[in-house]
Amino acid sequence: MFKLFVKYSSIVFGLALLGVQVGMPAYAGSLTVKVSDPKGALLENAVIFLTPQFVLNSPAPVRDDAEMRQQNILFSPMVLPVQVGTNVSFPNFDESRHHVYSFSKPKRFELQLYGKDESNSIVFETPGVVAIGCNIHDNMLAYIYVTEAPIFSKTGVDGLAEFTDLENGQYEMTAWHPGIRKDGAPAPQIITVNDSQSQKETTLNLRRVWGKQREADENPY
Ligand SMILES: [Cu+2]
Repeated sequence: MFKLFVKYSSIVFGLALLGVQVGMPAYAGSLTVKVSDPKGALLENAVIFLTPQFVLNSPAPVRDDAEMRQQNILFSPMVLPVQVGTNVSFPNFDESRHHVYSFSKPKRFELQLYGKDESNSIVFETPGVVAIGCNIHDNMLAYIYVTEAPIFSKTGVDGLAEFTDLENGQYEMTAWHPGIRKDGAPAPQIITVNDSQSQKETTLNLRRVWGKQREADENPY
């Protein structure tokens, strides 16, 4: 490790002697993506993924602190995007016990009944959508989207996904929403980030039953 450091330092020193600027790369770009349905309604819980078309100077490390909590007989958040390899914990904050499971192909699992203030965790290694349910409470439904994209952001109630400190360059932008129709995703677009604030808009087609599902999610009793 020390040897490596010495080697790196001498390269940096050498470049400095040559008058090459070795400093922090430019991270000035920010991007806001507005997501709506074809009628213009803003969509919450949509995920925007950015795949850089270049090698990142500072790739974000895979997180080990992602959380899918069980609270008020609901999963929270309802949509959790994570990078491949992320360890997600499933803490229970309810008096009621939960039995968390998924039958989805990227990760089939079952966390047997566990109670208040207990937790379990699972590592998600295969990209794709993992729908999460609870054996005890049928209304409990959530989605973990496991992605290879190193950068992603989820829309809030305002339909906006925000990105800050993006390295300058070109990215492929894709989008997903748990209610998306099979043919409902927009084609991937290549976007350019430079030292400025960019804004993009994208439209997703949702399944018609999605609205009913949402109501069920929000009125669990
Ligand atoms: Cu439950």
